[in-house]
Amino acid sequence: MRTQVAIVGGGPAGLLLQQLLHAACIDSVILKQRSRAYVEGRIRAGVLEKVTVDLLDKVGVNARMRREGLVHDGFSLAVDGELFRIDLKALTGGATVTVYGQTEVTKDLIDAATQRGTPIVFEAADVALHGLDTDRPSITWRHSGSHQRLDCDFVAGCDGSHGVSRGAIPSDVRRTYEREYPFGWLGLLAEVPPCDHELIYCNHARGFALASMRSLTRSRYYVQVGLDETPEEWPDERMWDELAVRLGPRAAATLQRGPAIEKSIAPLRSFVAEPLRWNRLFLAGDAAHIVPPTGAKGLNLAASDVHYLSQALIGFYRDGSTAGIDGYSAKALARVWKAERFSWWFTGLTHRFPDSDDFSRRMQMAELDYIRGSHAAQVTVAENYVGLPLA
Ligand code: RFL
Ligand code: PHB
Repeated sequence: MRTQVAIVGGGPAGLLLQQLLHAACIDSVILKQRSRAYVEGRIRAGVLEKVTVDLLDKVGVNARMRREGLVHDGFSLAVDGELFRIDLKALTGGATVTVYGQTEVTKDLIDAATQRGTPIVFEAADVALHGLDTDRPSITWRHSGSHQRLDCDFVAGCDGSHGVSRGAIPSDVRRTYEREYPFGWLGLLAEVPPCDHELIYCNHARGFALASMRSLTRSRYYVQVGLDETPEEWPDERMWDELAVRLGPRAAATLQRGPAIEKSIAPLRSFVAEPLRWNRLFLAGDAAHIVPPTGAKGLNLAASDVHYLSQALIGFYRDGSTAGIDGYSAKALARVWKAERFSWWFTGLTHRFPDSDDFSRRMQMAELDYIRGSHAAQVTVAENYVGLPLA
């Protein structure tokens, strides 16, 4: 089998890249490790920046998002139960975010690929990359017991944080930067209306909490927990009681309880691997970087990476220009690092650190109070939250 661009991984990064390339008449094949049901069943991000919405519009995979997505003009910050609002739309001159789950984005992209006949190989095992430092790279894998091979011009490593692509960059070339946080998020999904029409991020003396949603009838809540805790230690009633405390009396008054459809704990991590290109291999999305979810940047960064990568590949195939390919890593990383900074900062502002003392807590309170009272500070928060423009 032969194609122009072999895409390893079929999460949002790989699927969106395929659609962007398809729109420019560039052939690609996606190889993914998991079944369709597994990928569509995972609950992850929920907030799309305008840049991501625009990219989904551009590839025409937007009908359901436009119909079912909830446009949010703002969000609230709660400090020990007292709320104030960040008016994203007014502060940024019109920008909004769209609440539409990653699961739905993935479903829509897989449906579009199926309808357009763009190839996806599901359940590819033992994927291995070869000849990346030649102009004839290839990929091999096993499917239902038989060995397969795909020859290509380029490989896009979109295989998430546990994929094989990042490791294909020699260790003397690759640099990694990392920060682990001493806590995780316990997430709960329930078929109940959200407690507010917008998101609420809470800094509470007992720890961070977030009230989010997937629709007007489906809520997504998170509380900060220790890394040694398990979902079993958090029966539904304990989680709802804790949310009522951390969200504060105003949100607690409208908090509707219901059985958890899903409950799991995710650790928080900041991570960047550089460079994003090595010869004929490109990295995009979680394969190259991870952000803590405070600020909802993970999926949106995957989208901006593949925008830059598709532009680079289109330049190569249309005009034979290697300028885009040569500049991809620096261009994408410039946006990645700013989102890393915002996610790290927002995490530090809103979470309770086990080693934090009274002074650190006062610093958090002072900064939140400053944001509450300062238009300039709110503009800074808002422009980062809605997503920085594509360079
Ligand atoms: P994905 O979505 O991980 O997709 C990677 C794809 O690669 C496949 N794969 C392989 N395929 C072939 N061969 C191999 N050896 C392979 N190894 C892996 C996988 O099966 C999958 O199809 O990465 P992508 O496309 O870069 O997308 C990034 C986003 O998924 C990610 O940034 C966000 O979901 C991060 N994230 C969250 N972001 C938010 O903005 N808000 C959230 O609330 C939020 N919650 C989360 C998250 C990420 C999580 N994990 C586990 C990483 C919650 C969790 C638990
Ligand atoms: C979510 O709804 O899952 C969500 C929303 C905002 C975040 C993180 C997660 O910052």
